[in-house]
Amino acid sequence: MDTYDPTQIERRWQAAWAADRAWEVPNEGDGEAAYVLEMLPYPSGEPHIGHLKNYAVGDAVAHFLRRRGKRVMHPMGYDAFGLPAENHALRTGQHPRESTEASIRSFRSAFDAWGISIDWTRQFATHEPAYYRWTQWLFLRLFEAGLAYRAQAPVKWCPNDQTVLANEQVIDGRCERCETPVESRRLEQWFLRITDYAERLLEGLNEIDWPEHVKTMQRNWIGRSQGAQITFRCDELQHELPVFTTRPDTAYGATFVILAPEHPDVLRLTAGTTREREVRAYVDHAATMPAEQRSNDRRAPTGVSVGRVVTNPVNGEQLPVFVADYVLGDYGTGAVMGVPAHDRRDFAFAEAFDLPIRRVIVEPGAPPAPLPYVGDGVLANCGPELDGLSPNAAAAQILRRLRDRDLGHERRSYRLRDWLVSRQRYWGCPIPIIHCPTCGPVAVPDAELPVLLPEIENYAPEGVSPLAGAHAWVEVVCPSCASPARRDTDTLDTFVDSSWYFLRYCDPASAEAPWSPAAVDRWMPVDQYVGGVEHAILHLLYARFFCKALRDLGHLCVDEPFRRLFTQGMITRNGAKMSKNRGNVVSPAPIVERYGADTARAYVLFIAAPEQDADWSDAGVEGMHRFLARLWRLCCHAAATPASEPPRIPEDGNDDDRRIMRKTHWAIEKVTGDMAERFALNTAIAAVRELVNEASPERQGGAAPATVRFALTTAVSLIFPFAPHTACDAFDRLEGRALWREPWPVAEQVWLHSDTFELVVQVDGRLRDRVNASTSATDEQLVALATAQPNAAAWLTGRDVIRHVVVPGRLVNLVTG
Ligand code: ANZ
Ligand code: ZN
Repeated sequence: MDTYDPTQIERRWQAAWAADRAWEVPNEGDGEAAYVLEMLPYPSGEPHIGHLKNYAVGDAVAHFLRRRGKRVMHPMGYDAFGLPAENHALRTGQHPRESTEASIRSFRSAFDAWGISIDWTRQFATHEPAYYRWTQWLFLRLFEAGLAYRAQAPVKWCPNDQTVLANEQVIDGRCERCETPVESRRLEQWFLRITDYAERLLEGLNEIDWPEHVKTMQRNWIGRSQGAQITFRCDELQHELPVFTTRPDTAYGATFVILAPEHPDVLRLTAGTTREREVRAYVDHAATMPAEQRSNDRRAPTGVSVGRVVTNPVNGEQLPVFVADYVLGDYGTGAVMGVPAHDRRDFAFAEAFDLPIRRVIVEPGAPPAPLPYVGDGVLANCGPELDGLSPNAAAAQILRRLRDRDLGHERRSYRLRDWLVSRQRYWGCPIPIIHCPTCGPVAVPDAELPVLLPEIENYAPEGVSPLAGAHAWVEVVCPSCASPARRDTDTLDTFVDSSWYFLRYCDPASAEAPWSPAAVDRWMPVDQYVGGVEHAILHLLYARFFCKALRDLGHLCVDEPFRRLFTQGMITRNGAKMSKNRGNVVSPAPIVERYGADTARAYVLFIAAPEQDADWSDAGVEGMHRFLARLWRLCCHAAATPASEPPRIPEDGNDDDRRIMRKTHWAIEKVTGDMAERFALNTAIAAVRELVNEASPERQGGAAPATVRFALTTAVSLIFPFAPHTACDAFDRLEGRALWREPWPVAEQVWLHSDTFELVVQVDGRLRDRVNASTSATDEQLVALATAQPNAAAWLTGRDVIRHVVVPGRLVNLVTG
């Protein structure tokens, strides 16, 4: 008896695919193009089981689409810049390039060992000058368009990593990586103007086939808020102070105005008052506090008066102005009207500072609710024209009047901030800008790209980027006026590198441009994108922004890069996330070595619906291995029987033939639907297992060898996207052909309908029995069958049947006199 030897089988078929260049697709060619992409890996150490799952999912889709006649591009690359390699360099002195490239080699050999069907002619890594040249080029196009700009900005600073952090890298006021409490600093930084695209980033979500929860996360991150801008005025200084509010209906309840400590007018307003020194001290202190802490509702409010009053445009009242840190500088206008009766934070502030509280929303007919009251109601204490109106009606009226006097209008605000892209770190893409004392920031001419990352001795960031120490590299002449100037020493956020890599795959060798428009037109948008839900917000939002911006600049035709998105769940062990600290990590390498890649791949897809988290089980792996071994052995056995035709129609065979033929076509239908419509890879694999059981020697009964052979050949064909090596090997033994070039099987209708159905037997409309009946039975035969059932007969005793109601395929109702 042959034994299933995955090592030998997998080596053989990997060599066959390589010799056939089976997964390479030129840009030109026949057939409908499809682009299947998994998020590119960040190469650090060895790949883990999550990678195996991610690429097993994408590969199953790629194989399925190829065999359905699509010309599939399935490329791979590496997101090679980033902090871990640099931190490793700080500890060991090893150049980040060396550790990164070592890791890329282990990823590549894992992908080979797993047999993932990649077109390797398209591969690249983002740290290669041939790639980052174009990252720089794209940055310059954004710069010229005013979409990349420099600004002094309060930044989150990790004193341990000595780097600026993005908001999302700060968790509970601490650095995401090292958990050091984060500080605030002001630095000149590069930003990309993603906020210009807030509305389009929202609209685009309606056009794409993404999981609803991912769309919701993106919507919340963009955070559109519909409200109004209302202008308060400091008559003394002739100065206008607009506020953003979502509740213009409560304007009559405003009893103070608050500015954020970062508000640009704070010092101007307080100048010349007795408050100047106090305000300055407060502003300095607030600047060091993380935003999370500042907007924490449970904290007792702090603030100081700026010593001025402003006029409320709706009623002319003079309101005191404060500066308080619960108002954020970068949201709305950085100023709010305080309505303590109907806003919790304003209420706490008014209590602490002993300010008046005026109720302007009441529940009609109810006793006065305790304050602050944030519920529904109608207006009160606002004068006869407004009292009694609903908040919506009142808001409309108030805004109409303000608009006439040019003191207010509707406005939207977004939570989304511009994207801070400068990093004071070494291992990233250099920013192609030269700072000239006369000309300011000047673009490096395109012909001089790439600005190569210089070799340096010391990677330690000491408040500035380590690149600042590379004097020979930094000191240049201004491209515009030729006076001495300095290179920008920051590097780009690695999210910039990964915001366009999927475009480069379309034309990876292009040396004249980041891509040729024709190549991108051919492949984009990505038909199926696969990745972790941890990238649901930033990477996907940034990539979408890049496409929209580059399209506006004429470099691209697509607007939304990823037509369909799939986010896979994690693999856990004993219900816990795998981590080195917990010591519960399952590495793919030993599993693949012991059981073969096919077992590992099919198992991670089989344990649960791929979008769900799944718990690893060693017994489950064994089970999958036994299944593949059994299928392979059955195929070897069947291959020894002479090939002959299985029954063509149900009438051709015996009961066992019929059962197995039906099961086979059911499995084709089920796997095809699961793959094409439901992304239910786990139930697809389960269906093949059912089919193999049905055709196994224990169950095949009197079926003809040709029937069994057909069932097994089909099982192999259907399991191919999940266990491609085993499937190719078994198919080769059975059919002597290359399975990856075979068309995907199609179910035949005649076998899909069962020849029996469950007949409902009623007597006088009451259910008395259920019985299996033949679909080909005549009405008379059905009535006879129903009458003969003991349960029905018992109810018929002593009565005449005067009429029958027959619904073929459903029921017989016997009506008695
Ligand atoms: C008056 C008011 C009355 C408000 C009321 C609320 C309730 P969202 O929904 O998140 O957009 N606000 C405006 N700018 C702010 C800033 N820079 N920092 C902190 N708070 C700010 O919240 C909008 C509301 O948050 C605005 O509406 C404003 O308070 C406050 F009964 O104005 B409201
Ligand atoms: Zn100059």
